[in-house]
This record gives sequence, C-alpha cells and structure tokens, in this order.
Amino acid sequence: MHKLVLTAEERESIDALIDGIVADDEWDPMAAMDRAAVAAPSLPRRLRAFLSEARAAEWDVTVVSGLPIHPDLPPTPTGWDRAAKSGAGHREEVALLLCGTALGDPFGWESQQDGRIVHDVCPAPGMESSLTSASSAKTLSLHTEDVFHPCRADYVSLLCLRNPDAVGTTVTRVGSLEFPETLRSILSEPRFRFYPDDSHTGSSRSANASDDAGGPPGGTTGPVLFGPARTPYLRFDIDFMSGEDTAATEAMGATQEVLSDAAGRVALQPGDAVFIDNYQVVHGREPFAARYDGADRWLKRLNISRDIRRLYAGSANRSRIIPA
Ligand SMILES: O=C(O)CCC(=O)C(=O)O
Ligand SMILES: [Fe+2]
Repeated sequence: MHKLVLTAEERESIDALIDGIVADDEWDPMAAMDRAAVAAPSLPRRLRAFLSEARAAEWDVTVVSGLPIHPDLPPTPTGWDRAAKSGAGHREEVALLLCGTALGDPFGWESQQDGRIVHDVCPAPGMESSLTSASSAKTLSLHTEDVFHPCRADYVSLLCLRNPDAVGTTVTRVGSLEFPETLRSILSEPRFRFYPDDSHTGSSRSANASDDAGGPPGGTTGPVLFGPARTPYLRFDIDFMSGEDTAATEAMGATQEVLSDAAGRVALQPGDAVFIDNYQVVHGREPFAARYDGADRWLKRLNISRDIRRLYAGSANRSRIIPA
C-alpha cells in the first residue's frame, strides 16, 4: 500500500480549490466534475506527483490521507437516495473528483444510484444483510467492482467522511497470491460467467443463490485471471459469478479461500481516500452495527476509468454514464 499524508497547508489549498468549484448556487455534478478536471493540475504538487506515480506504476492500493472534510458535515443519511436528495457532502464529492480526475476519467452507471457520478456508501434500514454497499450486519465478500462489465472501473475510490467504529475495507492484492498451478490454469480459461450485482438489478438474489446451477440468464463469459502471465489481472465476485462446468465451480470455492486467507484491511478515517485498482485488487467490507443516528459510517465512492474512450467506443452516445 502506498500512502500520502497531506499537510495542513496542502489541505487548505485543496479547500480553496473546492471553494471555487462549489461556488455556483446550482449544484450540477457533471459541471462540478468538469471543473474538477480543469482544477486538478492546481492540486498541491506532492499530491499530483503521488497520483501520477500511482497511475504510471500501477500501484494496487493507494491512500491519500488528510483531505478536507467540512466541520459542519450534516448527519449521515440513511441511504444513498436520501443523501442524493439532501445534497449532503458536496464539498467532499469535489475533493474526491479532484483526485479522481488526476488519476483518470470518472464515470457512472445509469442502473446505479440514479446514474450519479459520485455515490454515497452508508448503511440503509432494511438493507443490513443485502449484497450491496448499503449493508452493514453482513460481511461484504471480496469482489471486483461491477465484475460483469467490460468497462468496469480501473479504480474504485472511496473517501471517508465518517467511520466511528474503524470498520475495515478488506483488500486482497493479486500480486500477493500464490495459486496452485492446476487452479491457476483453470482460472486462466474462459470458464466463468459474471452477472450484474443487486445494486444494478435492484434484486436481492445472487447468481450463487440461484436455484439454477448455471446462474441467472445473461452475464458475460471470461477467465478469472487474465493479462500478463507473470503479473495477471483478476476478476472475481463469488456472489455474482458461476462456473461453466464442475471443475470451474470448484475452482471458484478454492479461489475464495485463497483470497480470504490473504485479505488485508484498510480502516479509513475521515479525510482518507483509497484508490483500489479494480484489476489487481478485490475488496470487501467487515460487518458492523448500523445505528441510524446520524453518526454512522459514510463514504463517497467514485468509479474511475483510465480511458473513457473504451466506454464511448462501445456506446451509442458519448456519455460518462453507462446505459443499463
Ligand atoms: O464500504 C466499504 O468499505 C466498501 C464497500 C464496497 O464494496 C463499495 O462501495 O464498492
Ligand atoms: Fe465494492
């Protein structure tokens, strides 16, 4: 993990950039993103250099600590939809956009959180045991973000606004894993199907929970390990994938064990942002008790592509929001 701790002076200069971006009365997230992209070259030099190196050297887990969190932050909303309505945490969204545009091209999903670019990750009543980021009581298993899609994020980034119980985001880096050769070879073959998760479909069923051994219809087929043989990329989400044959299904279980055994944790503190390389790292979350008292854990999340044209090339429209 690579970590940069910002100084008070650096934090103040970022705050000044945020002032300029949120100055408009009318909050327009797309305009804010464009303004953040224009302002990003004015971020403190040390931060720019750090994020440039993260991108160029393909660091797998990158943390920036000490980003500004407004002292009058409103209470944690009870769900992303409420956060969206109240407009809570705009300044923090801009802080994340500034770093995100320094690393790549932010984008969103029409099917997720109403097509918003910056998501809210906070516990929601009734969702405690769901397989979405709104859960709390249930462990969120190690996953690739949006595993089903060829234009899934290169980086999933999370900025912490509150985390009173120091709940950990779990991370397993593919670079830290030793797969037995037979397992590695099965994982390198296109014997797996990947499905949209419940945050896209709104359902509460997972591919694995399906009665049908082949999982729900649709999805995309591919390998779990791909890319450079010695330093492969990884694509995995036990809850939203299925094996095309018995050996592939068994390999999924074995892989889940390898990933869990190697998991580390990052307990984000307010002002910490983590940039998780979604090709090299699977991430999840430890369970916690949601209180819905306004002081719950609250993160902002941003998906970042290294090249938005990969998305445009497969779309009817030149839009940063991937159609459902
Ligand atoms: O809450 C966390 O730490 C991570 C949740 C998660 O997997 C996500 O928001 O994509
Ligand atoms: Fe996730």
